[in-house]
Amino acid sequence: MPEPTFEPLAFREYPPDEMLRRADALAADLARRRTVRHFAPRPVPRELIETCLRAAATAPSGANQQPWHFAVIGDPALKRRVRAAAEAEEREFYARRAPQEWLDALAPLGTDADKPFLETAPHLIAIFAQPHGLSPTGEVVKHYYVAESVGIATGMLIAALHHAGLAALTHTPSPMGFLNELCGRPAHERAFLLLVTGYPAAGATVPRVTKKPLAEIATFL
Ligand code: IYR
Repeated sequence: MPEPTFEPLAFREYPPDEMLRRADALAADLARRRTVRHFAPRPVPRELIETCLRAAATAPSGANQQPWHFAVIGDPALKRRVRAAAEAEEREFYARRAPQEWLDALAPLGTDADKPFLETAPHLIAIFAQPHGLSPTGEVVKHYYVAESVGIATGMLIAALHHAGLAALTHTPSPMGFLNELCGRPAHERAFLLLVTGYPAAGATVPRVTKKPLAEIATFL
């Protein structure tokens, strides 16, 4: 076992009033984030996506194993294939697979099997979870808390994209195994989420929804 090594923590302390101001500013900015389903074809510089991915990659993860891979799809022909495969699954979902209870829960969002945004948006980020990795000598290395780790990194990516001024959609075609083949990812990786990002279409609308108040989501004991 290698001995752990330590380094000084680069912690930044703020005066209490500044802490509140910062917390407030972030809460207000995140409150403006909405899941967007109408995108503009306007291009987004690759560097912006790379920087947001760098932010996501700072996420904590089980044993710091960073069990994620982000496949960024910008090629129009590949986006077309992703759309065709996703819509095939979604048509089954909406017509047959989804129980009525699920369709009822989705009704306020106004979604259906048509996913034109998969071609319109400039970038589709397919996020893969890695239940295991490989050591430099090719041995299988088990990963821990994979879903938690990838979920946290995805949340940070969503926040980073919003902070940078982009709109995003967490899209979950189900099942999404087709993404492994289209993105050239190994079979043991599990497609976790398809994050669609770009500028919103002019005049884009979003469903009128509310977030639960603090008193409902938190208890102080
Ligand atoms: N994957 C489908 C259905 C869907 C499911 C949930 I839960 C949502 O919050 C939104 C949609 C689709 O993308 O349409």
